[in-house]
Amino acid sequence: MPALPEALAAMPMRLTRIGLRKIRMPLVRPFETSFGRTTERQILLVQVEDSDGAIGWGEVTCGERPFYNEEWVDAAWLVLRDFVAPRVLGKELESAADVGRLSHAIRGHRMARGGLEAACWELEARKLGRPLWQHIGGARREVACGVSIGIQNSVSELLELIGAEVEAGYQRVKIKIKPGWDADVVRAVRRQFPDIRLMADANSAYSLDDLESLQRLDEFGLMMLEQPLAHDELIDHAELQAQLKTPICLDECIRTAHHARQAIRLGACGIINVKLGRVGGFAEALRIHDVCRQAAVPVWCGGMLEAGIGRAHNIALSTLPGFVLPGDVSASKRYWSQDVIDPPVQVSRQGTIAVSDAPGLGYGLDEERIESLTERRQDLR
Ligand code: OSB
Ligand code: MG
Repeated sequence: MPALPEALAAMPMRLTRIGLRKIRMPLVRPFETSFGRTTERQILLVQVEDSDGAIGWGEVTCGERPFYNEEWVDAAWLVLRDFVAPRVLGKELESAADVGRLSHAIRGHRMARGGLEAACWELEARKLGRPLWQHIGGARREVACGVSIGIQNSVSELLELIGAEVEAGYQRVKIKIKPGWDADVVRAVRRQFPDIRLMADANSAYSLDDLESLQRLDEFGLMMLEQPLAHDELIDHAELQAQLKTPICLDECIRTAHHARQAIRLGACGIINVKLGRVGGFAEALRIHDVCRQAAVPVWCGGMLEAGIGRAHNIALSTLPGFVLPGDVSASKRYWSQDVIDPPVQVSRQGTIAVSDAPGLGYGLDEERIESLTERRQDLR
């Protein structure tokens, strides 16, 4: 595996315990994409402890079903228990950046591996007495926020939701699209909100046979069109990009820095959405960031309906210098009546989140709340 591009401060560690917990949290409103609707999240939290008694928390960002990618919560539990934990527990690690290497023989399952990897970065940051964002090389104290708005039952409901988010100060709006909920919907949004920064995410719902429907989106001045084509298809995206004015942003397709390099070389996208889980954790996210920065390809931080721990990790990631576009990093209250961190993630009237100077995550954990939501737990030693 290539070395990390930047020399980051390292703290050797030996993990003595990996704690898995599955919690359940109802969303304040259902979230619908081209691949399905979610009303309640199941979330796998990972707590790591090292031989000095230091603790770190991570969140596995997969869904409840294998429809966004191949992972889901119950499978992630088994992958961590049966394959990752035995390779990591008790091993002398030079740093958190070293953790991914130990589970590298496992194909895929990056969200499962990434949840543990992120927990180790948090542990390392805490041991160094530094905020996680600084520890990974972050360069800004404030991150720009956008919102992702799911498919609604009617255009009028969608317009009302967008109005509320614009009013709240969010810097850009992403709407989910699918065949039959696309150009006409975007036209209605543009009519009501001519000046907002607007984009659309198809979550792989189209193919090149839909070229004409996708070209109809070109007249609306979208910032980007996210992942229109298949989750694993770069060449068709390159062909589409050549026939589309709107920049394509890849999400599902980019799982490694190698994929980012290939996508850029092929001209398959102009922008990349980096999700911590999808790429297997901070080390790979940093590599993708560096590849894109070198190629002058803007990146932004995607979201997976995370609870507080995952949200805090996304905020840290968003402070890297190449994250120049507003991410899907938004306030806890958009998703949860009560988050598992305290305070919850809050967004200013300018649509920004101020990062904390506290060591590690930068947010306190509401352990009582986590306890009350836990439906399954296991400590691996
Ligand atoms: O494609 O970005 C996506 C949520 C679940 C699965 C995939 C995606 C999303 C989002 C939500 O768009 C972003 C968020 O967490 O706010
Ligand atoms: Mg997406």
